[in-house]
Amino acid sequence: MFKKDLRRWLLAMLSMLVVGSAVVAAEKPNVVILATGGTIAGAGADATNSATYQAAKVPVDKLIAGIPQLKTIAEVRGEQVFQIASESFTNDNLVTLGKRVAALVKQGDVDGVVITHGTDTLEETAYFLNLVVRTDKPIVLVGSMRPGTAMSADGMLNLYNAVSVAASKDARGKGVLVTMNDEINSGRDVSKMVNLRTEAFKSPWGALGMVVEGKNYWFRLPAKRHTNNSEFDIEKIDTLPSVEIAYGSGNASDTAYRAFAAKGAKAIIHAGTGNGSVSSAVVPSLQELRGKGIQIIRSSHVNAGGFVLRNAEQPDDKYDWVVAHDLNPQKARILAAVALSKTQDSKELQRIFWEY
Ligand code: DAS
Repeated sequence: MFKKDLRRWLLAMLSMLVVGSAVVAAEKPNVVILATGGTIAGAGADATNSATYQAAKVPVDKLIAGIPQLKTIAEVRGEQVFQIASESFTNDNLVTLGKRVAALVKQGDVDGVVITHGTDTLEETAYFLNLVVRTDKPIVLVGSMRPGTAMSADGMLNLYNAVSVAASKDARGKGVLVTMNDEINSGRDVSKMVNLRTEAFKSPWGALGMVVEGKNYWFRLPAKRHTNNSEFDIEKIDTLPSVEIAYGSGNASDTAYRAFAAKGAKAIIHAGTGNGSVSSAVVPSLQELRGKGIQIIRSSHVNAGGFVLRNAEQPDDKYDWVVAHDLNPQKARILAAVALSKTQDSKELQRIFWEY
């Protein structure tokens, strides 16, 4: 009799242990890391090489293995989508990545996605995904300013923080996020403001929050449309139309604008001085190009914290031009390309630039 009771007790204990461990394992969120290259996957010859190195060398599984602490915050798996330096991140790369992210966030066994990315165009990819991926699950982009081989490398903690944010319920519904240097920034607002230094990424309107030792501290929320509240959908986009950027200056000529038009650009972003102003030497050519159906979008190369006002120093209504609001030229290019996949109407374009 005693033996029978003992066996029954042992079986009960064992089943509770199995269920218990399954519950514990089930409690950890599932995060997928999509690796695309950049400095965070970079390698230099010596620990003193914080700026001289080769980007896009270390594979995603090695990045994950290099941070064993990830296992304590999430069930993590990696996919190597690309292995490139992000100055070469093309429209086709954006569409391929966007479709992969959209497929993953639809899966019930994916709670968040982290994208490791070069810092040069990280802000463009973050904004693109913010516009076209329909989800409220956290999508977090992360890079580093120093390769993992350098003293005081920033990639490990940046990636740990990115996974921690992607695994967080309170990061849901905030749009695409960028975690660098302990800050959590909006993928829409953030831009690489300096190079060489670890505090490279800033938003003109401030960070959304901070992540410290795996805990998020939020201070504000995004104001513009994004992700689930976007009218755009990556599942309806296969290619992006050509949109080019011409840099304005006091001595600018119309050469670049005409060359872009000749190559088939559907829109030209004028990276203007001040309030997106256009040199008088260039205005007639832009009017002519607009007359040929090319959209002219005025942005500003002023660094951060201003926005281009319609009809202020240029008669936008008269010329039928669009203003890029507070978007820098490279982000204006992304929004114009996404918008032009849906509309050619300049008034609709302007509405989209106010709302996104
Ligand atoms: N070449 C840069 C890039 O891939 C390296 C980096 O900063 O990530 O964006």
